[in-house]
Amino acid sequence: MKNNPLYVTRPFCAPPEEFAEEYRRMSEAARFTNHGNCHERLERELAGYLGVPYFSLVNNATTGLMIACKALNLRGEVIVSPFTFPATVNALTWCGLTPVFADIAEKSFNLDPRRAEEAVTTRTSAILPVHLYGNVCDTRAFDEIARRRKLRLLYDAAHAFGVTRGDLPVGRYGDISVFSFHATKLFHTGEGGGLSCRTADLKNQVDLLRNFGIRDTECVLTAGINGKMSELHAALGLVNLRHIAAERNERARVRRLYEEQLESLRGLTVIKPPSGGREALQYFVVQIDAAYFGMSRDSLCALLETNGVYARKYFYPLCSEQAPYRNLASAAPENLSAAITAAKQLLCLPFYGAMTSTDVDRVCGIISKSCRSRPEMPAHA
Ligand code: T4K
Repeated sequence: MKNNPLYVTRPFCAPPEEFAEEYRRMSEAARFTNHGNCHERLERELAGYLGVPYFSLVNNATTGLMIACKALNLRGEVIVSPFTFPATVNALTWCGLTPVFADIAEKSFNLDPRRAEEAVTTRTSAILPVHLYGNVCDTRAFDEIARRRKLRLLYDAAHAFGVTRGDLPVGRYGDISVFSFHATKLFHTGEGGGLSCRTADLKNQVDLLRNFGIRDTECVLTAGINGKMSELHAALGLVNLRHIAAERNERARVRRLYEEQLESLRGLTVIKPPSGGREALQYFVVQIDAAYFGMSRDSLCALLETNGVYARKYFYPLCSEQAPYRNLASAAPENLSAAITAAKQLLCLPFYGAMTSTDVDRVCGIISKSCRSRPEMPAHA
């Protein structure tokens, strides 16, 4: 099976002729970047799909987070979850900000608002919660804290493309939300990202910052960066967006197949999105409790790998354990016990629309065989 590997994801691939048609138009216009036709169309279409009033494309979510920090004029300390991809925290550091880690909530794995508020000091300028695996944070609590403590609220929505809570799109929370359109995401442009902003002023600032801070050919208003999405990436996005409903349906099918086979295993919990709204369908995540399952998450991950199944430990180690951050006072393990446990137990299984039922059976077969407490066996046998 090593020669038939299953990776944690496989990007959606639209029919090549659809992309070729966009490329034909692009080459006729001889415009490959700097807000061309594909860029402008994709920006409009995504604002519509995501249900947000002010939306800007960027070349990836990491640059997007940095642009957001600058647009919000953040200073000093920003409170953040350690249980995230390094990009979230690195973006703060690149902007000269100090990340302050606060623990996550045990069930949602998202930043715990109570712990975030405990970390607020006179130097804090913002809170940066992550909608981890696309599961929406406790936005009501964060809104309330941000209003009361006069802080900015910047959401990392890298995993949350198209997610809604009830009818409310995830991009409408906070001051700015940053989405990733990396190839590993449900919707992708190869590399790419986007920012939804609460106000037109914020969007104007973001648009200025992503284009070097240039107002016109003779005037630079602010020290911006090159955060523009190219026409080639935007064209890929336009084509992929046409197929998003079909990809979502396929992922929902794969999720059901997994759930049918895994939900009865003792010591394994399928992490489900909160009910009521459109879910992310970005990752399929399980939590392994070694005492009941009979094997640790790490041993299971290694066993899967031996069989050509490349699950991923998103996100282990914690950002707070990585070299640039481990000496921060807020990185102390006693401050982050829920995050430490989660990082040891969670595993992202292969999950994408092109997975067949045979693929799912293969992954589940390995997991079921590893589980000491299969339903037909007595508990703790
Ligand atoms: N905030 C959060 C919470 C994030 O998770 C991320 C990124 C960001 C911010 C920053 O977003 P961007 O700046 O990237 O827009 C991947 C992605 O590169 C990264 O975007 C993503 N999160 C992270 C969770 O996953 P790696 O290092 O795990 O990627 P890699 O190359 O190991 O890919 C995973 C598997 O996917 C491979 O084993 C095979 C498959 N794959 C990957 C690519 C790129 C393909 O089949 N085709 C491909 O083209 O980080």
